[in-house]
Amino acid sequence: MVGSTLTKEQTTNMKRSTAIPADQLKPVVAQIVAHQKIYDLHTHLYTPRFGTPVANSTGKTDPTGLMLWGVEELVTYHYLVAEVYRVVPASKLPYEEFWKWPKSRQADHIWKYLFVENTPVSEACRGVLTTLGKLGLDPNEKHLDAYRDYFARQNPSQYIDKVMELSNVHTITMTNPVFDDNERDRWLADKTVGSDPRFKAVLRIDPLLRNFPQAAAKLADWGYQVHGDPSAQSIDEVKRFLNQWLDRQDAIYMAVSLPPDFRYPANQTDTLALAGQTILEKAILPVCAERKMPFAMMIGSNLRTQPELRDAGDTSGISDVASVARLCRDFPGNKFLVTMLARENQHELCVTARKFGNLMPFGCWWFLNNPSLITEITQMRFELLGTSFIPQHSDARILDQLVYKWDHSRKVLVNVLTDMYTRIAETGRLITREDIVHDVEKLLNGNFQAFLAQ
Ligand code: HDL
Ligand code: ZN
Repeated sequence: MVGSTLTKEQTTNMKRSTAIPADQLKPVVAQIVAHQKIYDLHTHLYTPRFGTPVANSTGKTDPTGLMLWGVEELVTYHYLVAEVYRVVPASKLPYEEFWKWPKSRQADHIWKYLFVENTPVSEACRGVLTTLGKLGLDPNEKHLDAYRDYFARQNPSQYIDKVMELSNVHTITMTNPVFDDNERDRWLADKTVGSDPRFKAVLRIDPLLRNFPQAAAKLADWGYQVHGDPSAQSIDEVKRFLNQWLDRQDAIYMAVSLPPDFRYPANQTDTLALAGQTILEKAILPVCAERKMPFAMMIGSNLRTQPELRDAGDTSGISDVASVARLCRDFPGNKFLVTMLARENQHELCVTARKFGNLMPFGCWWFLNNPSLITEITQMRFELLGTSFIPQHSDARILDQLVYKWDHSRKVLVNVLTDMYTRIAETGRLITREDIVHDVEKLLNGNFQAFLAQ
């Protein structure tokens, strides 16, 4: 320590005095992890300005509002729709009938079959119970009516404060899919729609890379001189479109979800993939590089494998990590936030991140967001990357989910961190409270902020 008046021995003794004995590590780690405020870098949550369809104390609801919260949204989360169809199959309840029901009847159906008539052991079920309990409600109710009144009495904006306090999240990062008309129209109608200091915006551009001709037709409708083939003029117009929306949203990064068969470079016989590659190379990455803005690639989602389940119908597939490596190598001026959906891709992604400082692995995404897999992936990341990664994001779609997604993830992180520190202490290296505070701040807040600023 520069200018220290302590001798080396005194410094060592001081560290020794604040060192934590191995058998006392877990409570100290737990307290520090609980206390650390989190920057949640990927959610599908919205500010109240985007409207809410949920009955609340203000009396103002918007049937197409995007801010989802409360027990009926919690219980009809698409993960639970998929799970209830394993209990009451489509042969008994045709999908189209279920989708015609009002949200309240869908919620009652799910509560009955997943929470009352069967033990709610899945992670998505247990999450609802955790949230209800931490809100001070009894998770043992046989009917949802007992909860409905509580939520109807909430003021949406004040409820956001309550949920952020319970989950100890300081910033919620949205997902703002500009090709979704409901979302886009709201930004065009009110340029301050995203201006809530608790939230950050992210420009989500999936159609640009998944189906450029389809995206180009929309861009042309919106007045951009973009044609189905990514010509030089089209590229310039796509860049103009991206810059306009990044400015409008004051977005902190750009994001895409890609299928498992995403390849870079693209398969030369696949015209759709080649168009996507051109847009990626000539529009998206240059715009991000100019802004020193990360590009988030969420790779491995097969959309609508079971279309009858709608949002609940997507599945996971093994993707190509070598394509990520080539992008990091070929675009050293870009920063890549990457999460992959297949468990099988996690080790190779860690190995690749050891080679590229512009690659930041993040989160245990979607079907990986379960304690057994979060444990495996997080331990693997510590062993290969030290503390230079972002262990988790919530991916919350319903505001209240922040409470359970972070409670459950914190518990896993405490166990993995404690195990890691214990193994380090066994070498004789002292672990101090300062070490743990430093590491946890990086993992839950600082690494993301530093990557944004890098
Ligand atoms: O594409 C994504 O951002 C995914 O997170 C999807 O929204 C997915 O449906 C989801 O909610 N996963 O948790
Ligand atoms: Zn998501």
